[in-house]
Amino acid sequence: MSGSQSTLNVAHQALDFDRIRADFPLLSRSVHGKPLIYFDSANTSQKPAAVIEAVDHFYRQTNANVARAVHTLGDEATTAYEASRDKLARFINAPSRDEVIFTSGTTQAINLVAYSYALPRLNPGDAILVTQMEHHANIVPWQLICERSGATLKVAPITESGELIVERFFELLTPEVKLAAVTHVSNVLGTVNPIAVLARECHRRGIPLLVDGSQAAPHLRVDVRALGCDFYALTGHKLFGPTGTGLLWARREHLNAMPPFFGGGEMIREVRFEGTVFADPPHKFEAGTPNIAGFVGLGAALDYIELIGLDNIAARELELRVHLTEAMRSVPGLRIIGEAREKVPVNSFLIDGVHAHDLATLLDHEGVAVRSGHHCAHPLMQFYGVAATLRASLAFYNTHEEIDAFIAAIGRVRKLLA
Ligand code: 7TS
Repeated sequence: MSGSQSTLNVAHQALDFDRIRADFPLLSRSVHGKPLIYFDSANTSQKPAAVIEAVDHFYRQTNANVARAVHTLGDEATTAYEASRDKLARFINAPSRDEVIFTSGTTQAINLVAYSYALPRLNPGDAILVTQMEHHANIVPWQLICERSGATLKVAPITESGELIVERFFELLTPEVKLAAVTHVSNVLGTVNPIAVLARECHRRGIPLLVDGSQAAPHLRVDVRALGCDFYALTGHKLFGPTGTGLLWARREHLNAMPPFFGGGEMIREVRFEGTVFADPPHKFEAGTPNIAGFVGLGAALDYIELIGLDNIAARELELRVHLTEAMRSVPGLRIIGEAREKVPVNSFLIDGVHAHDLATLLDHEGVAVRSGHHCAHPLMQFYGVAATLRASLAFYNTHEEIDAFIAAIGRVRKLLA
């Protein structure tokens, strides 16, 4: 199905998710002779034809470097690339497009804040506050700068059901805390954290809040103004866009106060051997040739999401989540890990007596793609006392039939492992 046809599908059939699914070419392939059931969207999402075609079109028709050449291709490439910045700014309701820094993903965005914002402000005895449910990308960069500065990491606890204990988080916001870094949505538990509430309390104490939005952006309306945070990081490849794309949004006053992290072309106003004058944000933080085609593709992904409508996506995913959770509860010996009240369709689980990797391998032979492992969240695994979980993570393009087929496949492979 072509991009233009898929656009029409969505516009005329706002809630026909079978037709929307057909916009994702990969979802019609088979694996080991079985129809693919892709339940690993939290790892990376599949891409609609509109995104694939935007990247293809860029390389066939427009390819040139950005912000350098005056020729037509250079101008067109720059316009297409910068249009994606406008779309991303709108997508997260940023006060200004100049506060949107393009990065290779969440990992790079968080590292940028760690080295450019936090490290110069940290002294021995200071602390950074994270939570028990963070992805390694929101732990390790802070550990690295703690080692350099003599600061320490503090960890806000969670409940057994996988919810942040908000009062404990508040209690841990002591004067030595110089930054709090919290995931918006847990990649293992699916828990949605109450970011606006946390941000209010952080600000009352003058502590900036960074939010890891990797797993939120594909499911929730992200409004950085309403959230009231200071930094928001997200990844494009989980948001139906190409790999190697992402953003850091930060309040302008922070960006103005942050030194560049990478130096090179594109990020300067004037270079002399005696010293360099840097460009203004966002370019100050974007040294070198970026993933131009990737960001053009991400812009197409945002157009596509807008066409379906975030509210329609949320309603669809709620239905799928309720169905999946109820179906999983009906499986004897299946333990769901993460039963927060506010969730997205990301369900971790274990089955009594069965190793997660064995089950995932056998499920793959049934055409079912689920992730097994620690999900880059070792401390969370330690909290639950497990080495690994299985994780079924859904997107709006999944179907009720796939959920039923997944549960049936679990029943079949379990017999093989018994
Ligand atoms: N933060 C969270 C909450 C994530 O889920 C991930 C990736 C990242 C940060 C890192 O994103 P990147 O694009 O910079 O790599 N999470 C996962 C996952 O859950 N399964 O595979 C990757």
